[in-house]
Amino acid sequence: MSTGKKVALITGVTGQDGAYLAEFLLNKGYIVHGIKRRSSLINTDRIDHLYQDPHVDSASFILHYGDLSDSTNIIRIIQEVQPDEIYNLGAMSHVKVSFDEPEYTAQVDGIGTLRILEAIRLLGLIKKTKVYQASTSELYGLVQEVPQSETTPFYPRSPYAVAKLYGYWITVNYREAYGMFAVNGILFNHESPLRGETFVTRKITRGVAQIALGQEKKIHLGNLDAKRDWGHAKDYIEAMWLILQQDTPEDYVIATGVTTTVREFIRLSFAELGIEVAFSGEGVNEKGTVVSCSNPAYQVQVGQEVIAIDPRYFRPTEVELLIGDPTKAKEKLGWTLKYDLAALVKDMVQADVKLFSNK
Ligand code: NDP
Ligand code: GDR
Repeated sequence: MSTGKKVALITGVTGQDGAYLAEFLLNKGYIVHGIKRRSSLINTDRIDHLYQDPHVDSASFILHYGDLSDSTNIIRIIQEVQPDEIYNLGAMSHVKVSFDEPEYTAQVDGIGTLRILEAIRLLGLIKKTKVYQASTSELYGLVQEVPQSETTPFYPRSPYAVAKLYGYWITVNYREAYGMFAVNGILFNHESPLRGETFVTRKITRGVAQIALGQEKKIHLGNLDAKRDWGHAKDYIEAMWLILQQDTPEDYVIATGVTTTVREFIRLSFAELGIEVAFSGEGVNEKGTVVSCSNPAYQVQVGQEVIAIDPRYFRPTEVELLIGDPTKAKEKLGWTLKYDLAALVKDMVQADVKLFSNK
């Protein structure tokens, strides 16, 4: 039965971006369907506040069990939901883990995208359903030019990025071959208090909070020289929506245009709590040590080693430098940033202090 409301389907709804996007679309009056994976423990923490009783006819947030590795499941859900917009955010999204699980990553991040596109074609929904593909700055990989824009050549450096390269091009191909509204957002790193704990920013902000509260002594990290263009996920999910509201299907880079080393992100995160950290030594012998602490409530000592290098976090091939050029998105989508790096760090560190203060 048609309600006159737009219908969106989000794969990866339990992830960082899926959670923010679901809330954003619900606030815009959409009916939102999400695909979640079956797990032995419930894994819907990020979206529990959006939960609605599925037994009520008026429910506007509906979850389906599914997996991007299962074509029949994808076809069945799309047939049932008849979405106006699909946001394909589901992925094995950890670059380092993709070296351990390369085939699975290709299945989900690469062929999973094909499964969505092909389902739309088979179900005769080409004219109805728009598709957003979660492409990534990891496609740029080994630096070809900076800043990286929609025309910069790709040189992927991980099984994750190679799988996403397939996802990118199959999206372009279905657009060109079948006239489908299928588009890529090439999003640079975006973070938030909902970021998974094993990505570097969240690992740092959690560690900083725990160290300040006396619950941990040290954070073990890998390559501190890597440079990333970090934005806030709340700004980036809005760009996803804007990309699908355009008259013509086009691909867009979404970035801040500012790049920062991992080392500087650490320094800023400690500084947010009044803790000054200095770095010394090189390579695996580099360490970060507390120089001063202006807040006596925090349990750190001057001279305490709070950052150590663990080579296990190095990647076989690394992406050293990412810095995006968001000019097209700003001009054509009218997209603007509400958070700069300082606001992002503040949001994440303060959220983790709150989280661990209650433990
Ligand atoms: P997360 O890792 O937080 O979320 C990934 C989501 O995909 C989770 O809901 C996860 O489910 C789901 N998922 C994993 N495997 C499968 C599968 N086999 N079938 C269906 N769903 C699956 O990622 P983000 O929210 O950060 O990123 C969203 C998307 O954007 C991803 O595709 C990512 O690769 C891409 N991207 C992210 C960027 C970033 O900086 N955050 C930048 C550019 C692109 P579960 O909760 O069960 O694990
Ligand atoms: P990335 O994010 O690989 O850019 O992919 P991540 O936060 O994992 O790494 C960023 C940089 O930090 C370095 N690093 C460490 N990384 C992790 N995870 N853990 C550590 O201990 C550590 N120490 C240093 C890394 O080597 C790297 O250079 C993210 C994901 O969200 C992808 O899905 C997305 O496509 C890209 O961002 C854009």
